[in-house]
Amino acid sequence: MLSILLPLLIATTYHTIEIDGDISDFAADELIIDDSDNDSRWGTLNEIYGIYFTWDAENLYIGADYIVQNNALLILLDIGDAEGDYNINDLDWYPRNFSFRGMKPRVLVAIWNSEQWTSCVRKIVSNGQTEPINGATIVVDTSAGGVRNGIEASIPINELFENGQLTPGSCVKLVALIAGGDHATGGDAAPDNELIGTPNVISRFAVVELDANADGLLDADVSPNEVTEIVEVPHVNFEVTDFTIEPRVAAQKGDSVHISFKVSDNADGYLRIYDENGRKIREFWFSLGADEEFSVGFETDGLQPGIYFVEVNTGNYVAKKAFAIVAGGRIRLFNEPHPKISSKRRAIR
Ligand SMILES: [Ca+2]
Ligand SMILES: [Ca+2]
Ligand SMILES: [Ca+2]
Ligand SMILES: [Ca+2]
Repeated sequence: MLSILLPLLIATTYHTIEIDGDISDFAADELIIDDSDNDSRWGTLNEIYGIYFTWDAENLYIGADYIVQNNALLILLDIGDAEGDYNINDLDWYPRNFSFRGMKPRVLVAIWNSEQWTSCVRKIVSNGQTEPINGATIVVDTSAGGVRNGIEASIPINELFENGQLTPGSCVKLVALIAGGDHATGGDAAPDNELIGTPNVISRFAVVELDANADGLLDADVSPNEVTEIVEVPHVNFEVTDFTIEPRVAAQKGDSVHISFKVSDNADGYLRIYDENGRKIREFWFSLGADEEFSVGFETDGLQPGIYFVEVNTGNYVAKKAFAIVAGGRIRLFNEPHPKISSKRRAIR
């Protein structure tokens, strides 16, 4: 870091930041992630130097000290509401090939190069959809002439938590990434992550305690740096077991399909069913402990004949199986007893 550029004053919350792209109004103790100035896989023109974070009573403020050349800067936040997505490769804004272990991005702050018109502050809703956050602002400062830039963003706390009331004890998880174009992986991460594999799995992030005194309000008089911890979530040999679909060939009319599975470790995620055109037709949320079973059944009525794909998706682990629906009524299997004809009916015959 070129610390000579940084202000030396110490500030505590509540601290209001002027959103003009000039990050010099962030104080030294609002630098929550101090990233190396030469650790990018893509050279010195694609570096994150540092991420700043602070708040006043109404807004969260984020500042980024960075440089990119024909790449994007993304800052992702998990606000602890269990919403958002573990994988951001299907987003309608800035889809990039990252999945997340231990954090679920809910807020996306992004910019391409240092072009103001490409910038956004959006909420990740579900199924890859995002929406703008009312009242949020983002401004890039390019006065350094493309050598080294800053962005600043503000997010009203009212738009993240109903009536601005935090879940007592709330934390926010944050990671910043330099990524290529749509569906590309990354070049630098803050805090550092091993940017390997497809997708890049992000398992290290900053955790900032917003409400240590658990009164539901953003804490006053704290140093953001002191309430930030860099956390790494280790990989576990997670798997989905006993994944069954009954029957594998179901009739379009009068049949039902039962799906069940277990997980080898605590997990939450979605069981999703897609048709052969990739259209999602059913979605079930699950939250399971180790070896707990999830089971669900649904009627086939109204579904078109064809192949269907069942996906168990925890964000960083996906298991898939297929079943088929055939036209017409329920199929009787060879080993199934024939329906009994009552003696009365037989007599009528
Ligand atoms: Ca400023
Ligand atoms: Ca860096
Ligand atoms: Ca880094
Ligand atoms: Ca508080």
